[in-house]
Amino acid sequence: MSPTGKPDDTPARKAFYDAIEPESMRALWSVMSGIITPEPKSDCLAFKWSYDSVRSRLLEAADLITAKEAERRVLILENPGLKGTSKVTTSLYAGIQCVMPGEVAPAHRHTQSALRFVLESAGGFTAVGGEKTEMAFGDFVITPNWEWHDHGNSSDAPIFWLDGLDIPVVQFLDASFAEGLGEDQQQITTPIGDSIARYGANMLPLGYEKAAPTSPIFNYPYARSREALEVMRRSDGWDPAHGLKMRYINPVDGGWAMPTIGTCLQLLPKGFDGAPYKSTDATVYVGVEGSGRAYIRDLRVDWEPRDVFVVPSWHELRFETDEDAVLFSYSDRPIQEKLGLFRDHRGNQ
Ligand code: 1HN
Repeated sequence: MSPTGKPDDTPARKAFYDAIEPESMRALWSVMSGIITPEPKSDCLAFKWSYDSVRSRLLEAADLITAKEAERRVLILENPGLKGTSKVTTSLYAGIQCVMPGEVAPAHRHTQSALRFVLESAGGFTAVGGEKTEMAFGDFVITPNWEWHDHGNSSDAPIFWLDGLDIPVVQFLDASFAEGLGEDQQQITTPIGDSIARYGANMLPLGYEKAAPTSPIFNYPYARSREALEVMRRSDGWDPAHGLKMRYINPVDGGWAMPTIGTCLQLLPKGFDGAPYKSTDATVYVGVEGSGRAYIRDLRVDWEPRDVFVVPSWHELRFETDEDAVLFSYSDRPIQEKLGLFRDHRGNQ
């Protein structure tokens, strides 16, 4: 901002600041350089959570509390730079949820929107707005805001998925509402697979009008998304920084699948030596297949399937791989784009 930076705190000025503080006033010039920074400054830190550690802590938690008593048996992935805030980045939340065989996570709804990215499931399911979907490894499942949702596990193995929510955004706006249904599971009124048949076959019902800001597709199955990347790898369209990176869309308008959270799946081929890239949307990544390295400013992250790592806003990021690798990621990019705030930059200047 000002080329001179913050004005000196002379004794007379300090006395003035102290005098106005009890009157709920603050001198802008004394704080301006801290709130209007020349580029993004964040307490959010680059960090990785190893799946094995989170998974074993969740199994410990399963001996302490049922999914029903907990309402949701989740370990929050709390950014070490944002302790006590339940945030993974300044604007988003991440957690890993576990449902044991036979358990249910009871029906409730809230104004926060959620995504699920399935990490392990032999027979997990979730129900949203009267429709049930099976959850399989790599599926991206949406819970739009204010829709009733409950989860269950009809297999004989624990199931795990990554939850991504816009909790800090809703908190910032003081717009949180939540309620329980009073029953474990909602009534199912729609056949399994209805939403993907209706909205996910490159067709829409004739006369369909957009009713909500969230995609009407409930589950984006991994098999389909992965196949798209596999077919595309034979042609061009490779990005020097991202490899092959596709965003999940709302088929109604081609926008992001969720209004507050942007989601992507990317393929990094064996031997990828990515170009440096930075953007204003702090991003949560989860390994899906293969392994690789992410260089995030000064931090080197070695990631494997199901590990979660976070890249803060405006931190230079570079990917390297020794084998084919797939990453799922999410960020607040849809919000920043709507507000004209999103910026990115390629190269290491
Ligand atoms: C929630 O409803 C779920 O439905 C998961 O699975 C995580 C974190 C905070 C608030 C609500 C779920 C949540 C959550």
